[in-house]
Amino acid sequence: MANSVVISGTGLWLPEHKISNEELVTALNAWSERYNKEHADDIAAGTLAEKPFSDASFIKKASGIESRYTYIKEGILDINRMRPLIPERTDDELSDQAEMAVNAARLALKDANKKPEDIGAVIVSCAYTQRAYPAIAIEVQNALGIIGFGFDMLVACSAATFALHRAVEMVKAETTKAVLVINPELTSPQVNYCDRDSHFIFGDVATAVVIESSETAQSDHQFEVLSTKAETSFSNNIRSNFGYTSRATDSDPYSADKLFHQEGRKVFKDVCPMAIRHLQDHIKSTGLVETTVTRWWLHQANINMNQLIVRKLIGKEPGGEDAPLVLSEFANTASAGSIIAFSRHSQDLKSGDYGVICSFGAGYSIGSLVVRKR
Ligand code: CO8
Repeated sequence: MANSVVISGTGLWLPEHKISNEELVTALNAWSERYNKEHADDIAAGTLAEKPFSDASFIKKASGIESRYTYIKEGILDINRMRPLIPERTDDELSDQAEMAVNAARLALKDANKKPEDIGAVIVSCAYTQRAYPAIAIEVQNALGIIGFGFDMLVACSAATFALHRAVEMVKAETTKAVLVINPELTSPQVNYCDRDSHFIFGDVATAVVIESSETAQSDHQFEVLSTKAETSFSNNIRSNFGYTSRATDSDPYSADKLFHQEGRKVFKDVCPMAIRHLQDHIKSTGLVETTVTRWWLHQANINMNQLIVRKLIGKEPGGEDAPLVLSEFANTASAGSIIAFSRHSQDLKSGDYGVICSFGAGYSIGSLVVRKR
């Protein structure tokens, strides 16, 4: 068994396009106004609900989100379309999600001071994959020239932490020497840009992490993974019914229930206490106490959720030093959020400092890793 397993590098790839809250709100409000005019009689008769208007200041206050990156901007703000316009690629071209993944993976390999031949396995783990097979991970493995194996995993917002758990176990068991865990979060095709409750929530990004034995690690910044913990508890409060059976159920594959939808307030109320208890239990199991943790790299869904969770854990109002936030720039990037926070805000930690990476979201699912800077 390998002695200790480390995170030896991370990669963060940003799409070139950005959309502000104001741009999204302008598009949704123009779309709603037209809808309400076109359906004025039904709305007046009470047979159809009026479409409500969105508000950029509500979005910032309720969530902490100010902008988001999108893989393709074209189409999203067009009130005749309200979804991205992504040109279809042929089977011979690298798929969109594999391209995002390869971009992040190259950055992580560089950061870890590794070459593709040093890696034995690729896990692509995210909220959606753009097809069922061949696995995106195998396409990425091929594009990078990695010899070994790859597979895809879906665990919504906990996809990154759950995949890191698998990678740590694989390296510990010496199933493989080093693992690339990649999170190409191409969320925009699943966002309902006509729904004021959720049109602002998500952004696109790709992150990647190299996991390997401490014996082979050569990078400047290494974090030993001391412990991992995962839990799930079924809830319908965050759901997408998109799936391959739509063809057989004769349902509309693009209806609102096939896109991301949630009961945001219920999620907030359920997930905060779950995450606090999960983290308290995890910290306790390692023999540490919460106040010895220098940094909390939490899932990035909502500023108020993160502040509530960390305040309960450390017993004081958290600052950016305690729990960095990347929401205002990135919005919610599904599983990539805690990895973006880690990638951007971990290099200043000193040898021996403790940190926690934690995700929480649909499922419900919660995943955490307790790490120590080497
Ligand atoms: N503009 C103006 N008003 C609005 C808007 C808007 N854009 N949106 C909602 N409102 C209204 C509501 O309709 C409501 O009006 P009323 O009181 O008349 O009913 C009022 O504002 C207050 O609404 P809420 O109570 O819902 O407001 P909150 O303060 O709770 O904020 C949030 C809403 C921001 C959604 C918040 O509840 C939240 O962030 N909750 C946590 C959700 C969360 O963490 N979800 C995790 C989802 S991510 C995940 O699991 C991964 C899924 C896979 C990725 C999917 C990719 C597409």
